[in-house]
Amino acid sequence: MIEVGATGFFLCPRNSWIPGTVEQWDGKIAAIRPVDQNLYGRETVKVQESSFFSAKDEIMHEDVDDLLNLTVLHDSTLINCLRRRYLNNVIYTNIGAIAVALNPFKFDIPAYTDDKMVLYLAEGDIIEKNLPHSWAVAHNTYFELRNDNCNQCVLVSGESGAGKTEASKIVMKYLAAISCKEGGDIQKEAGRVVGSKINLTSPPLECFGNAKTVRNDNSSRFGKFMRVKFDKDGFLVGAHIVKYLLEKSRIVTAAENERCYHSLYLVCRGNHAEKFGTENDKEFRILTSGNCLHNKEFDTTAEFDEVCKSMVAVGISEAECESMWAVVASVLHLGNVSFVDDGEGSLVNSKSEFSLATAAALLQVEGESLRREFTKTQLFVAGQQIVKLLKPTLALDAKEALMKALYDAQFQWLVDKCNAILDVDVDGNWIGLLDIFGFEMFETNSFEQLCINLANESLQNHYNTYIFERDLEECRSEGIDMSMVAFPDNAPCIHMVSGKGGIFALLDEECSLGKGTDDSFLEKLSVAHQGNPFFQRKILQKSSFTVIHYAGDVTYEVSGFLDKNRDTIKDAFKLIVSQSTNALVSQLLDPSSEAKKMTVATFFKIQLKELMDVLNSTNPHWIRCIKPHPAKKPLMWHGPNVMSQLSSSGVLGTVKIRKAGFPVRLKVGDFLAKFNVLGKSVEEIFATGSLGSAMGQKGSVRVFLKSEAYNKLEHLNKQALRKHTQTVQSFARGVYEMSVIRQIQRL
Ligand code: AD9
Ligand code: MG
Repeated sequence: MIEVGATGFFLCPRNSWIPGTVEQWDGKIAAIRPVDQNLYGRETVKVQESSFFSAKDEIMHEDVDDLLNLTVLHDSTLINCLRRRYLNNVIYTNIGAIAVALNPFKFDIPAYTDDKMVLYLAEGDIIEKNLPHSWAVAHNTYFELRNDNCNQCVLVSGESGAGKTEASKIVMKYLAAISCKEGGDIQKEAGRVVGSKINLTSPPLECFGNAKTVRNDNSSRFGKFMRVKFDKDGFLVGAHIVKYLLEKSRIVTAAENERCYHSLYLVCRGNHAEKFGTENDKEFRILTSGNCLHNKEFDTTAEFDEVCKSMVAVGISEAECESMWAVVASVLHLGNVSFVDDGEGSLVNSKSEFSLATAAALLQVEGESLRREFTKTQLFVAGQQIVKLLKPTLALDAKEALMKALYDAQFQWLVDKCNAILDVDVDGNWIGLLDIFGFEMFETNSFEQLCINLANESLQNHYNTYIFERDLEECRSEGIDMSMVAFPDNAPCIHMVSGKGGIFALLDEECSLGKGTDDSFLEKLSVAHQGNPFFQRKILQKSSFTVIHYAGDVTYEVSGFLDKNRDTIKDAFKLIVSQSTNALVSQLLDPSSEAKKMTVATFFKIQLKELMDVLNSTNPHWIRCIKPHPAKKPLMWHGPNVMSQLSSSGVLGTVKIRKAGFPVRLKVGDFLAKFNVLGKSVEEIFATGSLGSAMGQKGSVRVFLKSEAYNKLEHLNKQALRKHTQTVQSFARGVYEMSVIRQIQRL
């Protein structure tokens, strides 16, 4: 019941739930004044009763490290707790075992600087108390690997720009540090060297695989799964990286206000720029395509030097390094080559001639061969070989296919190179670190976004299954009383994209037909999925369709889908490149690989399936990254945006179910073994800890506990063990003293 003077949270569309005081109430509508008038203005806002959540002062200001411990659990208390913490520079908050990380967009928060990690490492206790941090996730993951002797994974998720890549790096640094905290000097030093090499793979991978988008100035345009490997004693010994789907369109062009890969700009800043003819970045069409030439530190000479240094440190020779930059430069020059229909297959002007010659020289291949393959095609008519001139648009397609193939292959070469230096066969366990491209919803979305969003759907499904379904099922199967909590099931959406008869299957089918076009694909799609609740195509959508994803509705433009999925490059180019006199270039495109060629969709689907199988075989840990504001600036907060990320990522659902249920589960035997000093049966132990059925229950196989109950038992257990040890020690001391006395007596 609302009354004038009542305090609480009210829901306003611009700010989501914010604190306010009721000023007027007419039985239907309340006029509410925001408490924080600096942030939300002085005006009263009129809301209905359902948009007001009454809360006393102490509830409104409650601050907890774990959202499960909020006294009152409601969307409003949750988001306000996160907001207050964020504005106070506390970016991490737990939800049971899950860490929520709000992107601070600044690296100078004193509590989180790298030097604090050392303190954190030294104080295992802090982590036992579960102070929220990515370090704590890393810490717990490492100790579960050691104690349970099984593979683990850390799944970092969140939308583009939410902080996944940064969080993964933080986890990696911690793992490297903790794993060589103890042990002999030699082992420590070996672990330190491996850790530093792993960390040094980030600058080159980001330089070649990241780019500025409107969502993130350093957006990962590829997915990365790294197995961090440990030996039987828990020492860090190596790593292995799998990369997923580098976004190829970004090699040849960028959308408005976006950029191509960082490397393409850096090659204009480096010491080879003069030799490569890349000193003037404004001259290159692909660099100016997004009208966004500059991007903070990602195109400075210092950055170039840093990347080169890291490349050398991960085992790339100076010569290979130079070849890599030459390939990047050749892509820039190829980007400036354009074609006209002059009937003779010549290039447009002398500038294009120069660009083509420079690109060929950089790749150390025959310029004439490149020109021939760009502009002509060979046909066999009635057994006769005929050379036909290509139309300029087709010549352009052939050229762009070559640029993409070269750059993509070089990126894979880089990943292989990192693996060559990092990977080891070892008898031990590993921690998988997953940092993929986040969910994307641009103004115009294409095939790449569909793949990216499918990957995110799959991860979300893994999370749902793990957190919700298993939770409910486990509880039910052991007769634990749990009221059913609904959770969103996105499996049908995944099936619609990648299952039998789904979008990918129809796309592959259309690609295999000689006459297939983007439009015919769209028509078939519309017929096949009409009525599917995850699919939409409105009358006005001439060339697009919409998928209802877990994180929002995304409209995909079909133009280019078929080409992107086929992703073919003329065999002749492979041959030309393989004959390059440059050792690195000559390895990039394998002329014998055509037989194995799959469509991009099929290859990605297979990779994704393998990844999900691997993840399902490990013990998962989650870091959910949240982007507090689209402006990419510190201390800014956009309530509705945060709310929608919390909701679509399942964080809200997690809170509800975990709060309602028992987050800690132990097999009865393990429970008894762990707490045997406290009693002989589960009932006795519960009695020692004064736990009622609301704090813990015994199922048929397991013991179910609230986190607080578990912490309490752990505490009691430690105390009891300490006492026990003291008794044993004094007993031992007693025995020793007696024997000394006897010896003296004998003397
Ligand atoms: V994408 O899906 O690859 O487009 P990510 O990986 O989720 O995205 P990223 O880690 O690249 O986002 O973070 C974006 C930017 O936010 C970074 O470049 C930093 O400027 C900023 N950021 C992210 N996390 C942190 C952090 N823990 N501390 C400080 C951060 N700044
Ligand atoms: Mg990233």
